[in-house]
Amino acid sequence: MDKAKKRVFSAIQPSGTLTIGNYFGALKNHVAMQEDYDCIFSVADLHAITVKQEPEKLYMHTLELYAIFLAVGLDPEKSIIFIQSHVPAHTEFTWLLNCFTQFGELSRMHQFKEKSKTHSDNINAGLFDYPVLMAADILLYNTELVPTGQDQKQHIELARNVAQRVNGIYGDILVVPEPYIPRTGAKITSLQDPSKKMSKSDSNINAFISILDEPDTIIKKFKRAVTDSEALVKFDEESKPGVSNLMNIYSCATGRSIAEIEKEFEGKGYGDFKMAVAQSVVDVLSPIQAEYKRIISDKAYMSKKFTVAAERAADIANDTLRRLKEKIGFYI
Ligand code: ATP
Ligand code: LTN
Repeated sequence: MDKAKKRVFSAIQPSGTLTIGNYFGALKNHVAMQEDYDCIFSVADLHAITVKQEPEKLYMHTLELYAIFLAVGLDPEKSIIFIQSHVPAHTEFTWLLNCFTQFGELSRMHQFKEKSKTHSDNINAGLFDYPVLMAADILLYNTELVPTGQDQKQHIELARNVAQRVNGIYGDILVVPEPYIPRTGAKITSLQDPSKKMSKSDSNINAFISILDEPDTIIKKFKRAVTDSEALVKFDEESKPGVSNLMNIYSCATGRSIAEIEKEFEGKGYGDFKMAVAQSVVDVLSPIQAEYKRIISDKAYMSKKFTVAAERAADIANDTLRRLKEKIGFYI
């Protein structure tokens, strides 16, 4: 690892098949960052069990997500790409950080409030503590930058506050991370309810495009996407949230600006527009899907990669863990 490069950490939960929201909002950006940063990426399986998971599905989604990481271009030779639960330091560090985190600040987390509504039958302690596990992920690796979508900003802010609090007590032992949120594509919304973010765990499968959806499915889902009755391709998130979201997706997929897109579809109806958006997404996903099929069929290869990666990750994590334990006064 190159010491001159800044350390980057990010993770994604294996809570379903990734969507184009995850791709445009997070993964695409992660891939680009590998050149200039010292990157660590993780499959956050410990986070995933804060909501109910069927064992077979969690197992499958974990492997699938690892394969997607590699298929989109995360490179195990350049970055450390590991599975969170393979490095026990994450749970141990979470406990330590819990004791420096206030009940009140966790109660204010938007994601906790939202998930308490959508999973009202299972508001478990892990769901409440989710941001502390995330802080542990970040702080264990002396992370300077955390690339995520807009929705994770509040959690990164919490990680910063906890790090500053620990440093205030014990001296500068934790690196205080910065959020890194891409300007375009930072928030892709649901195709069925543009007031919500597109989410891989949405119960309505028409609400999201999964990275592994077939072309026919992609076209069908875009045709059904909620728009408005104006028949005007114009960007206005307030009064035309559905159309603006489709424009955002098209912009992410083609690299065209919003102004160029408005011009391209001047005088055209939503039918043409939706087909163009669908085709642009099919074009982006086809090569990724081909690569995915190749990788997922070679489990031995993946296993070799994530085993080595977990060892490399554990070396860094255990060092941070030990330093904090020493400062706290544990007899080690
Ligand atoms: P879940 O539905 O299980 O809560 P999710 O689909 O919202 O999951 P996460 O695993 O929580 O996805 O997030 C992975 C990464 O993708 C994060 O960096 C997050 O900010 C980003 N991301 C998720 N959804 C979107 C979206 N709709 N638009 C942009 N970025 C997103
Ligand atoms: N909570 C994150 C996933 C995640 C994460 C992290 C992101 C877990 N640990 C550490 C950045 C850094 C989410 O995207 N929902």
